[in-house]
Amino acid sequence: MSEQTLSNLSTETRRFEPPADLAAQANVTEEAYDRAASDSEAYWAEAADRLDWGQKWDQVLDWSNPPFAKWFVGGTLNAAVNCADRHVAAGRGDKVALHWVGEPEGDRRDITYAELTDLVCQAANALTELGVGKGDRVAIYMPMIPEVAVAMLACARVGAIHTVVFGGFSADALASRIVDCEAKLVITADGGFRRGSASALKPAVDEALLKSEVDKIEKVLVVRRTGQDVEWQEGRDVWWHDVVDRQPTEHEAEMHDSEHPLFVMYTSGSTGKPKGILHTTGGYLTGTSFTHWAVFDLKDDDVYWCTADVGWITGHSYMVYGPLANGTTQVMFEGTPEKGSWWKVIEDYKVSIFYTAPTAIRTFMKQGREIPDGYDMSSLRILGSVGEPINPEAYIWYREVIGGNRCPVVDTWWQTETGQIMISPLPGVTAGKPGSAMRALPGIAADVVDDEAKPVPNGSGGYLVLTEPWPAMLRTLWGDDQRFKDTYWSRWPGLYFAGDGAKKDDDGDIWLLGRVDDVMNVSGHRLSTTEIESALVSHPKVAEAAVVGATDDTTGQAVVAFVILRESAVAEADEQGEGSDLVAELRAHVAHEIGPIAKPRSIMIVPELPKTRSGKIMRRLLKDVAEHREVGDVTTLADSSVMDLIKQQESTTT
Ligand code: 6R9
Repeated sequence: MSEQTLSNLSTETRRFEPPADLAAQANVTEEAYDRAASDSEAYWAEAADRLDWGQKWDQVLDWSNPPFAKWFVGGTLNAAVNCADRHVAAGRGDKVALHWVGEPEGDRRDITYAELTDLVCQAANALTELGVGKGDRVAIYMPMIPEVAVAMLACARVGAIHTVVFGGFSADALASRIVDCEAKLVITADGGFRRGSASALKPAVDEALLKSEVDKIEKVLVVRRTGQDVEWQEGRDVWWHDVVDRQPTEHEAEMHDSEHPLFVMYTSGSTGKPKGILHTTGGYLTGTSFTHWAVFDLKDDDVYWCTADVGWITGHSYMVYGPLANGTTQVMFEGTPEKGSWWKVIEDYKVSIFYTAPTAIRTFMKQGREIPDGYDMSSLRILGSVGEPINPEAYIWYREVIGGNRCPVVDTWWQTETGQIMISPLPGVTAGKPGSAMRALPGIAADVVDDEAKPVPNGSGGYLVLTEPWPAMLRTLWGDDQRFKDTYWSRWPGLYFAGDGAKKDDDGDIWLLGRVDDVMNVSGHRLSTTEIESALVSHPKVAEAAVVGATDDTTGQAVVAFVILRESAVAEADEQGEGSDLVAELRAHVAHEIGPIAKPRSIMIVPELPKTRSGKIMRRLLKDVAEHREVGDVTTLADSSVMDLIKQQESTTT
């Protein structure tokens, strides 16, 4: 990274000490770092002891055949029993597991741990009746309704391997995942609610199953959610309420091997077909439940809310498996957030731990603080962030406006592949720095290295690597051990390369700089997209920014920025009919914040940015616009019409 780039983030000097009362009762304290460093296997064994095991393990970690790890070797457990039955057995059956908030106003449902256990047992019995058994694959394509968690846990209970495909993905995406993992059953719904209206899901399943290569599916299990008409294929399609509701609520759960596959989650690679990330049972459940307890300082009376969709790894680790294994009461939200609707949920359910993504925070910043200011959010005590680097300005806004300056913000770095949070502040320990994920959690070994795999000194940037195995690590890519080795372990032998750029500040704390493929090279200077975006967002008129490097004859690459204005600034610009002045002002602002080298060649003011369902900006599409190319594949966008808006804008301004 260029010195110029690094010095910009290093000028961030704000620090937020943990609140004293929180620190005094924190689940994890400073001593954990040393203890874990001196014997990480003992540390993780203690974390695994928080779960219920059938048979205890003989060996914590088998790393004799890297990069193929085995955790808690010889142990047996059942993930569903850990997430449901055991809380009932401990006398907590009446505790609410899910406060489900459906999209149509007033459509709400509370499900206790006792009810959840019954539902999972019924669904497990139904799977058996449908011929699904241990090791079979089940594709789940559902909206955010309680049945999606029930379906996942029912699979885990019988030892079937689920692959959840985001409900907004196309029939093609669904088909390719079904084919890759050779699923036997699809669990879906007639439809779900999105932005106030019923949107169909079942037709996409029907379309996917028409493809000739999709030949292993025997049954389609359909939840009636919206009541809309659906095509029905007799013999193949069965209603959830016909098959599941009549099942007994007793189900004897088998204890599965610790390394028994739990699920496959597909994630896009930079090239080629999606990668099927394989997670297994014992290590994954240990890693997710322990970090959920540690990073959010979870207490028994907390009400937790993670806004992620279940079709994303965050929904798996921090909505289903981690929180439920911990017996947490949580909110599950079906809808798309309207102005204020999230804050109302926090007020209504007295949410105390809130976990969301920077992209959402910036959207709310754009709407102005008057909206959240209208709600009582004094129940909140901890705020989390995940998915991309959080700009210092967004962090400060989140802390102040949502957290009332009281709540620590935990910026959690991790990946589909890591399964669990890896780098994050601990709310009772860490003096947080806005924009930094700080340091690796106790028991986790991360470093920032240079091209030769040498750790960089403090104050320098490089590549983020993980240097020791961890419990929830991916075990392989489904059916492709070679691609697993090539993708993550081949750059530097023995090191897991995460694909992210990062820097260590003068204290050795870690700042994520975005994917390395998001690093630009402008006239020989390495510039990070994240830092220029942060600089733009620190301008009072800017709500959100995305930056890409476009090929440039003179400079190699040039910085091209796409900017969404705050609502107040949009009104002002409309009144004054100005646009170009503002662009000049923003370019000057970046030059001032980072240096003239980072000044965008062009800035486009746009109404929306293209984002995936998990909130990541698809810079590849913006790059197509910046380089005047045909825009590539938009099928994984949350809203594919966004690119049309941007292209229209482009043709009127150039
Ligand atoms: C959990 C999740 C993983 C990639 C990762 C990185 C980015 C996630 C971040 C972050 C900076 C954070 N990322 N959390 N970057 N700070 N706190 O998002 O998984 O969808 O697999 O994405 O997301 O680039 O490599 P996944």
